[in-house]
Order: sequence, then structure tokens, then C-alpha cells
Amino acid sequence: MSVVAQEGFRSGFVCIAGRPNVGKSTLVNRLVGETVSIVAPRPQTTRTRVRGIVNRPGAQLILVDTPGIHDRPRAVNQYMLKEIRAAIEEADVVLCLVEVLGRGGGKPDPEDDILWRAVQGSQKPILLAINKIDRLKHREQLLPLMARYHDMGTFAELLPLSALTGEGTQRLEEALIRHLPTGPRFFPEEMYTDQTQRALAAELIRRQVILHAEEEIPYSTAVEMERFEEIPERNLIRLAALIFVEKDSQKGIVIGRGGDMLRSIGTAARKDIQRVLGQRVFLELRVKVARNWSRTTRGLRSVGYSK
Ligand SMILES: Nc1nc2c(ncn2[C@@H]2O[C@H](COP(=O)(O)OP(=O)(O)OP(=O)(O)O)[C@@H](O)[C@H]2O)c(=O)[nH]1
Ligand SMILES: [Mg+2]
Repeated sequence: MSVVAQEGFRSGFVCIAGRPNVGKSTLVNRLVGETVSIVAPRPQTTRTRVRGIVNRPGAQLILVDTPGIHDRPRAVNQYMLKEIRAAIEEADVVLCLVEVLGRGGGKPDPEDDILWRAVQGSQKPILLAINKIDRLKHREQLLPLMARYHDMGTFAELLPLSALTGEGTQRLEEALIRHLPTGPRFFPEEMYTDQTQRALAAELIRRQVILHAEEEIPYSTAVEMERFEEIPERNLIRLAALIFVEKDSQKGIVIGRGGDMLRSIGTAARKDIQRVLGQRVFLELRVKVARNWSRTTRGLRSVGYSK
């Protein structure tokens, strides 16, 4: 790994912060061009900081995806808030993400106040991306919103885009690189995330639980990989994972009638992991109750959230 700074080479950490479900993880995956961070159509999908690395001629951007910012007293929410604060702290550039047609009804969402409080006072360049412009019928709808954000005076640049279609993401990338300091390449060029394959596989399983189960179960689920055994001569990975829930009733739901739900979670997760890791996968899943794990620091540790 080369840490010798090339003349004019730019590099650094970009923290992506914003309310739950605005598209932070979709944007990271789009810019990196790989699945780095899991995406789901409901809030609070991302739990920890996830780094995605973008290598371009003359620059290395390290994108730090964070959990959606919101303030609730449960231990798991406070853990997520700490992850966001740490990501802002380590960043060279902060990218705030909001969505069009959000709850502000054409104005900045009042619930974003917590985001502004978290970034204010930071001496770093703060950029604002307005996501999901593909959902607008008329592009002029953007203008009043842009004016409002402009008036806040907080942002070095305002960039409308769609992480889903890719529109505007090239401009965003160029803007981020412009605001990065000069510096060395921190990660080898072939590396696109600092996550282990083991951690990524556990996240892909958690995503399938989120997509299959309803109500409070996604918020009560954690996944721990018990076994990750690569068998290169057969191009196969043998995985065994534990799905933690908080109550017996949730365990029953995740397993389903005659094991139906767990089987379909397993099938979908196995396909996803095969696609992302490019190897055949043998996957075994078990469900276990870690009573009320999300409510205490000890509980969080017991399911693998140890920071
Ligand atoms: N229409 C549209 N949908 C988008 C866009 N970007 C993301 N989405 C959708 O928004 C939902 C949330 O996306 P995520 O990337 O998981 O959002 P997030 O901000 O990481 O959410 P948390 O991790 O919960 O904070 C998913 O259903 C995405 O497909 C976009 O540009 N346009
Ligand atoms: Mg996310």
C-alpha cells in the first residue's frame, strides 16, 4: 500500500449524514459501484458506520455511510447517534443528504434540525445533496427548496440528484473531490470497502429479515455470523448465522409456519451473498432470543455491537 503523496492527489473521508431513509446507503453504493451498505425501503436500516472507497485518477474518496440521524432514548438509537458523531468527527468533508418531497412539504424538514445541530460548528466544508429528484413531476419544484437551503447559509454547495438513477451523481463526485484536501491514497486501489466479507454477509442476511418481516421486527433484529468458512477448491463459502430477536413471539414470526419464513429469508439471503461475494454459498440460519437487547449497552454487546 502506497502512502506516498502524489503531487496534486486528493484524498479523505466524506461523512454522509441525514435522516433515516433519505438514500444515504443507496448513494454510497452508487458512487462505489458495488454493494457496500444494505438498502431497504424503511427507516433505520443502517446501524453502524460503513466505509465505501471510490478510486479515481488523482483522487481517493472514502465515503462513510452512517445510520439515519434521529433522537430516541433506546440504547440502540443512542449507539447509532454516537456512530454518526464519530463519523462527522473523522471526516474531511460532511455531506448532508435530504430528500425532495420529504416531510417538510417543499420546505426543509423540521426534523432535520437534529442534523443541522450535529454539523453546525464543524470547521469542515459542508455540502448538501437533495436526493430522489426522479420523484419530481416538474423540475421547477426544486427551486423554492433550493432557495430555502441556500438561505440557511450553511452549505458550500447544493447538489440535486437521484441516487437511484444516477442523475447528478457525477457532479456530486466532482464537487466532493474539489473539497478534499491533498493527501495520500489511504487504501489499496482494488479495495472498495473496509468491511470484511463476513460482516457484509451478516448485513445481507439482516436486510432479508427487514424485507420479510413487519412492524417492530426489523428494529429488533441483529445478525451474528457464527461460521464463515471458505473452501476455495470448491469456490464455496459455508456460513452459519444467528438471527437475534428480542422476544419469543418475534422468534415465532421469523421462523414462520413450519419454518416457511426462515426458509425464504435463507434462500433470498444466500442468493444475495452469492451475487455480492461472487462465490457459491451454503447458508445455515438459526433464530435466538436475546431478550430486549436493544435497550441496554450490555444487550447491544451481546449481539455484537461492541463499540
Ligand atoms: N425514488 C428514489 N428512491 C430512492 C433514491 N435513493 C434511495 N431511494 C430509496 O429510498 C429507500 C431508502 O434508501 P436507503 O439507501 O436505505 O436510505 P438510508 O438513508 O441509507 O436509510 P437508513 O439507513 O435507514 O438511514 C430505499 O427504498 C431506496 O431504494 C432515489 O434517488 N430515488
Ligand atoms: Mg442506510
